[in-house]
Amino acid sequence: MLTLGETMGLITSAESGRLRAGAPMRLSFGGAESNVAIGLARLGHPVRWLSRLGEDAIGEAILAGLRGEGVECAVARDPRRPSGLMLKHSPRPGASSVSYRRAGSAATALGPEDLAGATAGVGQLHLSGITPALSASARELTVAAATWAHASGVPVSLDVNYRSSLWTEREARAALLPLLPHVTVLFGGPEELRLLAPDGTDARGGADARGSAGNGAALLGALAACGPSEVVEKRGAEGALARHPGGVAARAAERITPVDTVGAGDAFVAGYLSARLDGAGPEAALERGNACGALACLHPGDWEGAPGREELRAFLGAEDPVRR
Ligand code: KDG
Repeated sequence: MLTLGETMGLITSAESGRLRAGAPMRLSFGGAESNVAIGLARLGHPVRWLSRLGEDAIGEAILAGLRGEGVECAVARDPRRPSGLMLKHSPRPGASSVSYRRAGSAATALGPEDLAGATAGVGQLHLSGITPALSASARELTVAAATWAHASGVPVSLDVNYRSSLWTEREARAALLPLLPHVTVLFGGPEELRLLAPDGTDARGGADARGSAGNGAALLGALAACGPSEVVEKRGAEGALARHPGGVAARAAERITPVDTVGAGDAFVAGYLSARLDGAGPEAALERGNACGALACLHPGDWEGAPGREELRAFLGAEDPVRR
């Protein structure tokens, strides 16, 4: 599996309320695609992450962290541009606010030339809609990667991951629609999938992950007609829905009390793709995706709660969770 995109240092305030000088902070890192990479690596899948980082201490920490998780890193270091940063704090208990310091970061210089050398032995490609929002050259890289994969018979997954702080819905739609013919599995939340609805689709209704798919299924069908053979709607605490060539599968979410939901969608994607890589069908992939998403919510941080195989088995009740 190859994935590519920006990963940033993540500074999280340990206190809730207004940020204050002297507040204790925790340093980690996060990025939608590297979160997926860690999720897959923890489940035992070989995964390579392509990116650019600054030649700075944050870049060093990101590389060491990802390598420590078993992710192969194809990364160019840029002495002139910094690694991106995110700041997460909790303005009030139970709420999180994330702000970016990523304009002009090393990853904004990603370009199609970075693909050469990173594709050897790759059997699947995972993209997110964040990378083409970073810069014109990063958009070219996304297109080049999707085109290369399609031409090479390599399946492509794309998570819409719309970020309103990076571009408008109209810009996102214009950039992402042309990718769909190259995409095998499309992931998105209900709003994100509606953003890509082909003109004339009745995309107003929501789908019910408990079974009655309603207009949601019509939207997934319309998107499938644009290229992806699977369209997966991530509905957070309401579960997930997959439109696949055999029909529509739905699965309710696992019941948990979340600590931090950021990164849960990436963990879901890792779980879903992992099951499909193992040869499981969409129903089992939804189950694994939901479980990985739920477990990711039990820890603060983007990826720290992503499970390994044993934790996953225990969570899904395949074995007695009590060891004596
Ligand atoms: O999905 C979690 C991501 O939002 C986070 O890691 C940061 O990749 C990120 C982004 O660009 O928002």
